[in-house]
Amino acid sequence: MTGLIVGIGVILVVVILFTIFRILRLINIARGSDKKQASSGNKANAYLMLGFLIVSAILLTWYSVDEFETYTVPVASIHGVEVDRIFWITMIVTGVVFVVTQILLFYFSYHYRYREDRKALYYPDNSRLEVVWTIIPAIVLSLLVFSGWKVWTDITAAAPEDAEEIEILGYQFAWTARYPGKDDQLGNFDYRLIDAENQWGMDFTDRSSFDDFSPLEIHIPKGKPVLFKIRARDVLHSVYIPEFRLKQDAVPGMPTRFWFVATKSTAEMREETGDPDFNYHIYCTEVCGRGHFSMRVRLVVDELEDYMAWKAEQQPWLQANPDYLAKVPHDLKEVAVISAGLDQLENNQAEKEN
Ligand SMILES: [Cu+2]
Repeated sequence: MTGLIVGIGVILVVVILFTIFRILRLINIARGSDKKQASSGNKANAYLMLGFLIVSAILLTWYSVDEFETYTVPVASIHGVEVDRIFWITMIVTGVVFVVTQILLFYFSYHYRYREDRKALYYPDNSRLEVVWTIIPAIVLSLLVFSGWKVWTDITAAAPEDAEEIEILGYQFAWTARYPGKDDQLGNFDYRLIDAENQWGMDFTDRSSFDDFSPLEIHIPKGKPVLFKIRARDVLHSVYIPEFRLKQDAVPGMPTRFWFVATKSTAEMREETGDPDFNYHIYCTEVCGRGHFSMRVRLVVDELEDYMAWKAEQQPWLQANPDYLAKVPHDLKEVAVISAGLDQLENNQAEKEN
């Protein structure tokens, strides 16, 4: 509501300014003075330029200070520190240039407005000046691009051998994760095997699939490399975890990956932010349809031992969906029953019945 009133107010002010300008013009035309008409239009524009400079400088400063905390999210990954460093270097260099050029642009428009008592200087070109203002930005930009590229290649280098592999699958409109289970190997998948229950298209002719599990809540360990293998089932999505400075597109038919090391557990972040309800989330940052706004899932960062304990408790997907044993080749059935813990389940049941 307040937004609407402010919006209407702004429109009214613009209309009033336009009307005043129009009236001044008409008065000048009525007086029959062309020169004066040009001069007053110029003068109005010159002061508007100056006004725009001052008002936008105030708004920009106020916004930047007031909202500083909302766009400087605490960093909680190793590479995130590097990303922040390069971000702020770029921000400062381009920010200073932006402020200086905008001040010159609007102040000059005001200062050198048309006046009857002065004449413009004819100054066609200056080669030395052009060389200077081409070479300096070229060097500065090359340095920025090169250091950014260096950080990016470091971040996207191959994941360490001992990384925890987790598959992140995006679909309209949610994220789901698949873990490799006890064998630390994610099973193969094929999109043609996707159905209502098997939403990853897990291939049960691959023995690595038998103990894979998909938890309701995504957990990752602190201080250990985690490799996200990212897929999309329908349209483009994008994995985004702001605290980790992690952003990677999920592309249908083209698996992507991103590895990182989380440095703060959920509990530590709650303490740091002073917010007992703080939670990490995986957001979708690619407009993917009507429900895009709601596409996020909670992510819990545990201490390593808690993570291991949590992982050991998880139930293989096949255990909860034993119908899919029918898809397992005959010679692997026994392995599948054992890997999925279905034999233990049967034993327990038998014990209960006795
Ligand atoms: Cu999405």
